[in-house]
Amino acid sequence: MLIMKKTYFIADLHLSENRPYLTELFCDFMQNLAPQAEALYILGDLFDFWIGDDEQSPLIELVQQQIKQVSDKGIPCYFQHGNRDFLIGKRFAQACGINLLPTYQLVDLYGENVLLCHGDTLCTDDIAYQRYRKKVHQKWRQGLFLCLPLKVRLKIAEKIRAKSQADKKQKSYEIMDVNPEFVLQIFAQFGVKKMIHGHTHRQNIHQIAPHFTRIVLGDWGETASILEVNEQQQIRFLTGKE
Ligand code: LP5
Ligand code: MN
Repeated sequence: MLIMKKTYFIADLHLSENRPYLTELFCDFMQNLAPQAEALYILGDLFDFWIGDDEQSPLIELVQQQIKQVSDKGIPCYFQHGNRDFLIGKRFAQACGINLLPTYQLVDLYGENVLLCHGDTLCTDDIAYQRYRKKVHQKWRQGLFLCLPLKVRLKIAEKIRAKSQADKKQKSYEIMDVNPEFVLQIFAQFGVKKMIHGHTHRQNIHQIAPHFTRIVLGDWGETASILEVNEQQQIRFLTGKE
């Protein structure tokens, strides 16, 4: 039987102690599907939120160990920061053997250049979010934050999360989606015709006339949302329940 080479992409798992079934889905994926891949890309928001690599918990250890088992098999695992876990750093990466990627990453996917990103930077109409993002991505602010005791960091993260939840109720569906003109600008800037991102949780494959494709990963809930691309450029979404 011919075994097709394939690559998996996942994003927006939002793993946390509060939703243990998500961790189960993740472990299931890492043990059964991920080992069949040539490469694995995690496009951000693996965790519900991240306050520094020095935090330890059974959940964090389990996730590290699951990724390490796959990377130890020689399957390259890559991670792009999401808006919730942008503080994941070298220490976490080393513990699981993942390679940290920049905000925008070009990859050669079976002969085609594809742009990867989390997706939050494409939502340029969400001005309050972009203003907030700019601030929390400043290195000096992150440095100061990481010097604070874990308990204090947790309190700040809870405040931001509460404010974000409240603000989101006031924002329209369109504002929280990608800006189509900005997407076209990014296609042109990177000279690609295909991109893969998450963040909006609106799993879909958008054919943008005349030749552009924007693939959106879904978030994880009752099922997983896994994008499989094989060496023949065939694309499909898996739920992990196949
Ligand atoms: O993720 P999702 O879909 O719920 O919402 C996002 C945007 N919200 C966020 C916030 C994260 O969810 C919470 C991250 C916690 C990080 C902890 C580490 C903190 C480190 C600080 C380092 C310096 O990303 C949401 C978007 C939505 O996606 C759709 O795209 O709309 O954005 C917002 O809602 C942002 C608000 O509009 C503005 C938030 C201002 C926060 C001000 C904080 C005040 C309290 C400070 C206390 C000291
Ligand atoms: Mn996100």
